[in-house]
Amino acid sequence: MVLDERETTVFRDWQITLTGTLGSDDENDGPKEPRYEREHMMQHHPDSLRFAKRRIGTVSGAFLGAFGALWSAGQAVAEVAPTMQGLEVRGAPEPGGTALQTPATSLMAEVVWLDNLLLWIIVPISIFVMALLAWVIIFHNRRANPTPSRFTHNSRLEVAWTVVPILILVVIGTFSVPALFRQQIMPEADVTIKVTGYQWHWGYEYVDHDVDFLSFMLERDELEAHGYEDRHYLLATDTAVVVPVGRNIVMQVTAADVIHSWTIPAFGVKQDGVPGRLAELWFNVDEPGIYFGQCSELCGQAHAYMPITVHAVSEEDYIAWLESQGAVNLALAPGYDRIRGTIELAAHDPDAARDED
Ligand SMILES: [Cu+2]
Repeated sequence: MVLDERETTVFRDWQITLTGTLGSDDENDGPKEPRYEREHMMQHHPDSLRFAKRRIGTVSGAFLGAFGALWSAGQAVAEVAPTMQGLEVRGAPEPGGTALQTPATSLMAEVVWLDNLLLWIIVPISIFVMALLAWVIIFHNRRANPTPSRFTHNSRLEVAWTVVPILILVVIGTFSVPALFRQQIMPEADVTIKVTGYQWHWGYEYVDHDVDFLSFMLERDELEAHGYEDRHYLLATDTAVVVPVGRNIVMQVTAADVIHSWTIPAFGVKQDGVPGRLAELWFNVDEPGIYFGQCSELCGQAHAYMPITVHAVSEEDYIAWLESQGAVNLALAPGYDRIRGTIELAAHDPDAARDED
């Protein structure tokens, strides 16, 4: 049986009411979201009943199960997002991987370079300290050295072990402080996106274009319909942040309930979203692709289930996507003049245009 959209909505409302009632009566029904949370989710996203749906599984009774199955059947088959066409997954953790993800921005390339620099500094220091320890253990134990010397000061040694670490820190700072400034000083934005962390999903707002949407993690059985693979479970979301490559994206990060943290490891960005405050981060993606991240601030029960998906696409695809989202002020999109301007000019009579001037 396939429910039409209206019936589905009615059914969903009924289901939520029922789940809410059962949830509040049964103290043993596991941890619960605060009431406002459930209401908030209901208002903002019809699909946000995922959590309610999960809860249904914990309520015994074939009756509810059967209705749950019906509800799933009523859901429209998810469409693979058009921005995914031909996109490769470039930013994702690898099984057994230990290194940082391949950089997708100049910021991350710098982070990886710094990481390698620190490795070259820290390995000799560790070897030196281990060697000192071994020397003390072998040559200065009670048996090898029964009558130890009694001196307590050595000015030259003390100056050396103060100055050398300072020099090491200065060398590190010479490279790390400018890198930090490059991350923290916002460039002129080509695209501005406001992201809000909620318990437990993300909300995005393309501030110039009046486009906003929520982003929820895909369940295992929903991945394929959205064009993802099983290994993208806990990473892929139903909607994705779409950005043009080669452009400065400034993200304004905030949160609505508790502190969350927005990150894409391959971009080298991570920023806490704090309720009542607006922080910023920026990135400029080198290559088209799909990049994943996960909320990085412990934010409650479903902290591990609010991942982040970014689709980095060409300017053409970005504008087409904006259009598909009903964006206003399309002309503010980067590359609009180049891409759409030529089309309009081509349709224009060039002589007429000259006469107007
Ligand atoms: Cu979070």
